[in-house]
Amino acid sequence: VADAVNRVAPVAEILEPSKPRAVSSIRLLLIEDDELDAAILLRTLRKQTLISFTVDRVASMHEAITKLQVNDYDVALADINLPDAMGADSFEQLTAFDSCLPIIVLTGHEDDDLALRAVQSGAQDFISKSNLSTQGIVRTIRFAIVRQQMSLGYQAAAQTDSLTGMPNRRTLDCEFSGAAKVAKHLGTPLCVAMIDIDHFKNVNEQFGHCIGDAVLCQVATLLMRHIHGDTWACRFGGEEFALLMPQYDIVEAQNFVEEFLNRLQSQQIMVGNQRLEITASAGLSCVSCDESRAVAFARCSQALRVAKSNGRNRIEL
Ligand code: GH3
Ligand code: MG
Ligand code: MG
Ligand code: MG
Ligand code: MG
Repeated sequence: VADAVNRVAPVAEILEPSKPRAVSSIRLLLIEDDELDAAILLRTLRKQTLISFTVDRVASMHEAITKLQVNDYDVALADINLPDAMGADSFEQLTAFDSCLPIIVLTGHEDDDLALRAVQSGAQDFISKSNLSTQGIVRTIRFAIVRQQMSLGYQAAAQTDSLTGMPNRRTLDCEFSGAAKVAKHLGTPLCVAMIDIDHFKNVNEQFGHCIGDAVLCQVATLLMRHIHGDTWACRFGGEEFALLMPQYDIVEAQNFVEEFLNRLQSQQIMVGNQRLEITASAGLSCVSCDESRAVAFARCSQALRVAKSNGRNRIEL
């Protein structure tokens, strides 16, 4: 039935998620300050013929970050004690720089507690340097890469609305903090908006939930195409969307949302050969950098209620 509605590419397709790389050759960053430990590890890797490794070795966290800025790696092996990063700090600095890179911690002796803390902070596994085996090290590296890909997939799924492919409400807190920083940097208040589809219940009642879902996807796609630069949007829930616009002052933000409402209204949404006119209402508010997300959206909701009672298909402050 959903095919009856004009198909606009779902957001998930627009975002084009990257495909996992086939693991037949591995680019590895070895972060190890001890010459002998590094030599033993490299020799162990050379002894196997299953997978070809391209290894860059560095001796400090500073050099590691420099390498990561210019090269792509499939995995990093990081010594837990470096001249400029000790213990948990060594992998936390790496994950902060590149949250997608699988990290395996190298420990001088078996230390399950340390390994557990590393994994809790985002490391994929650990290798005890006192207990190296050729098969073991290759297996650990391959498994770490695959687990990282899976875990990134779960993370993305947890942050995505399954119907529309947009970011979901779970991501709003983090994005709000980021947007508040951008606004503070620009010296402007942070403009936020709540957009709610008008009389959406009627669409469901008249055409069924399935068409309702397809209409929601179309609105979401239009919204994702409308946003750019520092503007960000998510599905807040039901037929409501939240918008963050840190780079705009209140007049620009109002124009930006109004443009979207106009676009939505003029969009052809067909059910069979019947054209549906879908409109939405919006509430806009501006918050200073020390005000919370809750305050921002409470004001938006209030403005949205005014937009609804003033006739819908409009924005209110
Ligand atoms: P208003 O203009 O005042 O916002 O009217 P409305 O009908 O849009 O608002 P109301 O809150 O009464 O109804 C929202 C409707 O949205 C009811 C609910 O079934 C529908 N809805 C929420 N989430 C979904 C969804 O994921 N799919 C579909 N098809 N409908 C949904
Ligand atoms: Mg060391
Ligand atoms: Mg609503
Ligand atoms: Mg509504
Ligand atoms: Mg309009």
